[in-house]
Amino acid sequence: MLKNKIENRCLLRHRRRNYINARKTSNPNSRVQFCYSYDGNQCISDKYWQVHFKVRVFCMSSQNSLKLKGKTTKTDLVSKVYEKLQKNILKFKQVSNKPLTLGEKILIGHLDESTDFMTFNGLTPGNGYILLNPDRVALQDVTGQTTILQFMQAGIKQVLVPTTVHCDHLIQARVGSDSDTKAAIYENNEVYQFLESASRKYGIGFWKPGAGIIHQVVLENYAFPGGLMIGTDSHTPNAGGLGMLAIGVGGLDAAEVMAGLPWEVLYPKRIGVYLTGKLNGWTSPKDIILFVASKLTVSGGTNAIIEYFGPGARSVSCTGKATITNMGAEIGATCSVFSYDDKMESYLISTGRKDLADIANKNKELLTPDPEIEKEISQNRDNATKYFDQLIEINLDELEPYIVGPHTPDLARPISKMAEDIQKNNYLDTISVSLIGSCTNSSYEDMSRAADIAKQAIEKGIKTKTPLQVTPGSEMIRETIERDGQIQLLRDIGANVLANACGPCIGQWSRPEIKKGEPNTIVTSYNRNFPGRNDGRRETMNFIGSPELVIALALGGRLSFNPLKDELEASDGTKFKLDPPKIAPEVPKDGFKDTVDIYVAPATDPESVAVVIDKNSQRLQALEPFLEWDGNDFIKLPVLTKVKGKCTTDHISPAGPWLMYRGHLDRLSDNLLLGAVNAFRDGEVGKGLNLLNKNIETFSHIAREYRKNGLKWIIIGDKNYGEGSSREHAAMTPRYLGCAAVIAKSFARIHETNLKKQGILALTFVESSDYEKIREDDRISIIDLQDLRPKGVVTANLYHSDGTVEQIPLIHSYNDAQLKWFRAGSALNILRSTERV
Ligand code: MIC
Ligand code: SF4
Repeated sequence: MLKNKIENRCLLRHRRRNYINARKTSNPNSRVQFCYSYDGNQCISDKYWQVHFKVRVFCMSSQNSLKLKGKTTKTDLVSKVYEKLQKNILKFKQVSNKPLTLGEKILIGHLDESTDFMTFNGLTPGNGYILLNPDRVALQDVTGQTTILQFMQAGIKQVLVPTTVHCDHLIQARVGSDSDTKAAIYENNEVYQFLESASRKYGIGFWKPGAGIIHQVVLENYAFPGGLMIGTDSHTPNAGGLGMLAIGVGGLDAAEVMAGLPWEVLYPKRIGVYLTGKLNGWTSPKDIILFVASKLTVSGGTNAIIEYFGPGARSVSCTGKATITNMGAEIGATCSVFSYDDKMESYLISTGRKDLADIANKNKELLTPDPEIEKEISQNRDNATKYFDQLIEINLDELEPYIVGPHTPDLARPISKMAEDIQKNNYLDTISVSLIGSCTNSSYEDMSRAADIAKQAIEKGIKTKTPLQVTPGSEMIRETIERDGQIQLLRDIGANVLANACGPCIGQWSRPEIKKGEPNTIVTSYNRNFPGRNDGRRETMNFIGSPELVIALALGGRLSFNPLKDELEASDGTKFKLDPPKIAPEVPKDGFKDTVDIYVAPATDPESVAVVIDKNSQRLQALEPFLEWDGNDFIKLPVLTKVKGKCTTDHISPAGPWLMYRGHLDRLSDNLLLGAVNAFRDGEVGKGLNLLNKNIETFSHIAREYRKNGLKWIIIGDKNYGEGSSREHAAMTPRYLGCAAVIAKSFARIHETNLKKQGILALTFVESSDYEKIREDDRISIIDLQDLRPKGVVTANLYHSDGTVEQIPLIHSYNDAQLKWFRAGSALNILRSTERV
């Protein structure tokens, strides 16, 4: 009875709204209508409005209670996790009684039941794989499309591990929050419909466009201390700020876990970061991770868990910790984590999860490292070698604010050295746009500190000298800072508020004012700054710093502006120096605003939900299985390209406008290696020599030609090939176009796994210098593939066009199970053929 009443009211309300919208608008682009129903079923007004106004309707249910199925992690799930942690740790301590770090505890607590603890204890980090049972899976809207398409092939009715989808990457920043979100809903209607219907059918929680960026929404609702989560996005480790081991993976890894399989990972190394002192003045959590990035570089964290501890760690807010763990992705870390403490407790409470704080408080010894570790290291740093492969120590009392960039997040210097660096390297000093927010830095504390700088500017009657864009990380944050005034202060100095989405962080940024090829400097509080990343233009140089520093730079208008010593001019002509931002509240004193209409729960009658993919769709394409390996060696294959220098997944499969095609493998494949620098052609980008017709063409074009002619081909990579994101598309597109193997000096972790999963042979030079031996018109044979064994060496013969032949040794990191993926053509082919009861 009550339900009916609510539904009637809802439908009437929305009918009225639709009516008003439909009458008001004449612009065809804004003729999209939003049609909501409480139960998530096709709303009757959907049909009504299509018939009467010929408008396109995006139908989503409007649900707003925190008690909705899947809108938060349930207490009993967390209790069960703690029981298993306790049990496994006790069991492990019978095998080895050494003190355990937090990372070890969480890993041990999530080992698959097939694990033999003796064997596990014998593993050396970086050597050997472990099987884990994650507690949650998080998907975003672009990687999530393929993940769900792959999951659908497993033939399972509902996900077996709690999973959510977050619509954040597809919203393009053009004008501002409201209109950009509406435009995205219109333009991506088909994809959102697919994700929403599949979510409702398979038991996945669906967060609508505008709800926020995956990592922020996860932190606010799902992350919990001691948990293990995987997510199809490399910044999933953000949840480490709330004491979770949260790890970025490719979509197929996620699909397998959703289908109930354990998740496999290389047993990680341990890097400890021992923090003493306390952040002060202009220095913020961002500077901790920028400093660590400068020490470890973009590959220094590869296959490692970075564990932050020490008195300084306990002084950093929960969201500040999340900024730090988020950017562990920038140094290639498997994940980063902080121990449970008071800061996490207060964040849990203020985000409506007191029940979780209560059980975490009762289980503190499971959620913190054994106390001997910190004690011994605090007495003598040499003791760290007993527990960590590497130790970094930072005294927060002395840490300076940092700026990193351009083009790589590990090119760091303290703000005091920036001006000098600009001169030395001829960087453009004038800032074209300043941007704050993103999944990395849009917490209540961040926005409050940024607003404090804005307030000082307002008091002196000045505004920013550059345009200022603000991307709140979630609707909850946006509504809260709207209520508490931080957004208004930022608007008052000239800020424009963008949608709660990735936007300019991932190339979803329309900048018609910048001419093609025009070099320009931007400053952001984001996490990545690879060439072409923010606006698709390689000439844009992105320098990254904390939000408060970015606001100061926006007021100064120059990259060389150092707010710690330089002065600004007030509106009355007097000079003044900005004060460091005040210590800001970590959580709002009146609590966060509860949000409505941003979440759709799984359907109560999943059988009735149809997941439709239009055969002629330009956005979605059902996946065809890749062919299994034919058992033959790879004989005399051409080299598509030898990549020079940095080759991130943004170089292999760029985002920006291409994000549209993430669900359509064929169309997406046209972006293959568009950003890759060709070592054979004096640094030419995205193009190479077609050996068949001797023309210089785009890599995707050449690859398609080779495929048409029945030729497989090879990519040669440099160091840390595939660093950056988790997008498995960077492995799927080459595989789709006929890539047989990638041979690199070294690989980034997620990308190497993605290559293996998609059936591409991932091989590493034994001698890095052999990279030099490969020539543009070589043909390469990779032989004795029938003998592929774990830890084996593989031989490649290089047939040069002058008739000479060279032989080089290659190695790989496949284990037995992974070799089966290669033989089957992909891991998905195995998942597909697995019999289920
Ligand atoms: C990124 O920050 O690079 C992304 C876009 O979020 C990617 C995921 C993707 O490519 O879809 C990531 O970090 O994994
Ligand atoms: Fe989105 Fe950028 Fe965060 Fe990736 S790093 S999830 S693109 S905001």
